[in-house]
Amino acid sequence: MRNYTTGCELGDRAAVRLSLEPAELLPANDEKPSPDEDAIPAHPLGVKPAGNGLTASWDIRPAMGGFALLPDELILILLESFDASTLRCLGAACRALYAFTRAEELWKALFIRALPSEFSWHGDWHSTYLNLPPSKVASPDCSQLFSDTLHRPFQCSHLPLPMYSSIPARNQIPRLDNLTQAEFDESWADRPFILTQPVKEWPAFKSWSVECILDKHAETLFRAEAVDWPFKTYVDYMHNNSDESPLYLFDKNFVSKMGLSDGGENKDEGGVVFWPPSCFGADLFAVLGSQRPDKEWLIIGPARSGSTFHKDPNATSAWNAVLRGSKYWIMFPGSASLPPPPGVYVSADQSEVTSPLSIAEWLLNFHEEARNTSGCLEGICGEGEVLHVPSGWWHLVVNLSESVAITQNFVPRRHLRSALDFMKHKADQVSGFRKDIADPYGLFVQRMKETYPDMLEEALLEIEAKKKRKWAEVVKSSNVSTDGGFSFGFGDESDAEVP
Ligand SMILES: O=C(O)CCC(=O)C(=O)O
Ligand SMILES: [Fe+2]
Repeated sequence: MRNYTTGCELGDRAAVRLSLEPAELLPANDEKPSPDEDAIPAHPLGVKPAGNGLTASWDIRPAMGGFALLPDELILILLESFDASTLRCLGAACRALYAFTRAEELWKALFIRALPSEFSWHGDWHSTYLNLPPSKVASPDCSQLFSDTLHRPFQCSHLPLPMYSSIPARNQIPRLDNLTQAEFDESWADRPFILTQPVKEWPAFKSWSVECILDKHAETLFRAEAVDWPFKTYVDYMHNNSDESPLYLFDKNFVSKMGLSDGGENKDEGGVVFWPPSCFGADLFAVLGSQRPDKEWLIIGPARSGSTFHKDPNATSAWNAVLRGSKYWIMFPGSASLPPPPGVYVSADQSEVTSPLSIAEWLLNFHEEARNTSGCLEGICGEGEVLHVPSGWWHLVVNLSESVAITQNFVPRRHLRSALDFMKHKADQVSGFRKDIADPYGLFVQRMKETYPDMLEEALLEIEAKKKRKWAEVVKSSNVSTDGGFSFGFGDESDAEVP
């Protein structure tokens, strides 16, 4: 194995600087780095993409000593194991190491590990973790450091989004002014669509700007991925960050936190500020009452925040209503006989979905190919509009501007079979139920039997019939497969999902 030297073995000069010069006291670089290209502003420290190094007359990388021999990704992996003071000492050794130790993902991880309860957001994770005002943060000239690993997150955080808005006609998600429940049941339960009218009567649509929520709920804690922050802190963050994948406020307890009435499907109840569009009909998970799985989320985020490719939990369908801003959606049917979307990988049992890329990187690397892949649908859901996600469909969502949205997951009559099939055959992937509910499938069947016995019987018969059809097909087409064994899988409703 190759014997790499580490930061502790840097040369004398570096050692002297380690003891004398904390990173934040390095002289600021007065000369602003010149922009690499028109579309993307220069990296704050001037770091350039690796290709620029090919023609550069000098390079500050060798000053990193043994570190200079390592691939950039590996340097960052090593740095992940250091605490804040080690990172600061190391960063004082030379400008190149300083640039590496400033990688935002390192400081975000440190912050999330420490989870301070009192802090002010200073515009980035490094300054926030160290509680440094901008004037105290060094910005040495690193314009002779050439690294895709350091430059790429910055480039992704400035990705221009408008290009994704020009959607080819063949891919357009249908836009409907209105839809009856009969039409939904008959023709639309399996198809994405955008309803252009339904939420304009909601009190929430009328008043839920970020500012109005801030007026009433500045101190209310909302969940944003791994953190619970007062809304005012999240808004500070949302208005001033350069994250490649901005933290996304995604809170399933917003109804109680905001003191709203949960009117279920009864919009006439006092204090109800939103309700499901009527075309979707009854949500069959409602038979579970307080034992139902998580149902609804408040979603708030800046431009470029969003959701990477996933299917919704428990083979549910969903509606997603935009109250402020707009969202770009790209969707694919999720049948087990079709491959996942380009750039997305699923484990053999489909329980794990990996998209090893941020949304911005996926857009840069795979969007073109995805757009030309059969089954691809795209749409922009604007203010006051609602998008329907059918059970089992893959979707990636990116906010084109700061947005506020509400989403609910539900089981429509037409997908009762999908939900039952999933809960029975993918029991280990069922999610969102309280931990004390040992058998969600059994409970759902029992409650359906009490409330909608005919519907349940019909769905169970269909599942049986489908199983028999599949079995007959398998026996017919691959009595003996090429590797001498059988492969058998249930069909399109029991695919993987991510909550
Ligand atoms: O608004 C979004 O980011 C999409 C949310 C979503 O897909 C979900 O809640 O499952
Ligand atoms: Fe989703």
